[in-house]
Amino acid sequence: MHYKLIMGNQAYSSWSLRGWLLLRAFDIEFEHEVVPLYVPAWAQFIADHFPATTVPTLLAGEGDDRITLWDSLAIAEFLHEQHPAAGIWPLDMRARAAARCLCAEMHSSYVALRSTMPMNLRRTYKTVGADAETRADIDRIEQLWAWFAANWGGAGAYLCGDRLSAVDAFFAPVASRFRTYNVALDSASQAYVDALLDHPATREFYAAGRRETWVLEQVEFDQD
Ligand SMILES: N[C@@H](CCC(=O)N[C@@H](CS)C(=O)NCC(=O)O)C(=O)O
Repeated sequence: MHYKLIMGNQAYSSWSLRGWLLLRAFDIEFEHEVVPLYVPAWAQFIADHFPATTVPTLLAGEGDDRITLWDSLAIAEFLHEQHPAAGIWPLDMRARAAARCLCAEMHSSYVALRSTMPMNLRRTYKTVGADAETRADIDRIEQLWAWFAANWGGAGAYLCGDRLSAVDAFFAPVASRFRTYNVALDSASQAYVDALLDHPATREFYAAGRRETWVLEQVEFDQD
């Protein structure tokens, strides 16, 4: 099947990183386009791709058979159905169900973390600390990572062992924030963050984001 992934600015678009990893880390062929957020090209993207309103958006198939998917969880499930041997979700049924719980919580929660520490992979913030609500989000995430890895991680660097899976793709933007904002983590969480950011597909996304020249002033706070 032909895939085209539409992403927002790679420097800023945390959800786009998920979409990217769901394809690139599983060696699924795709083409991609970056539509910068909140500029005229963005309005054109919305006009051209009803009912999509957000990125990542995956255009799967061609012609009359093409389907537009504008939600990263739906993209994960669709790609898993199309490529059941790719390892997008873990093989073990319980691990798979737990991974989906973690993804769903990541998808719908952590408002404080998201709003006070937006993803910006071109910066290292010096003065932004975690307030109480943000720290509660971080603590919850560390607890979930430890619980999941203790049950299904084995000796591997990722939550399901030695290969990245969808649940890792969902947490990769959080790993980016933890590094950018110098968030204090326990050693196991820190090792996991380092593994996520060191994955070749994450590094490729970072390299592209660093080359971008678009600037969203609202996340360029804490400047020298
Ligand atoms: N449900 C979407 C949400 C994605 C999302 O909010 N993406 C942001 C960019 S990181 C976006 O498109 N924002 C544009 C807007 O809200 O107008 C998903 O899971 O992929």
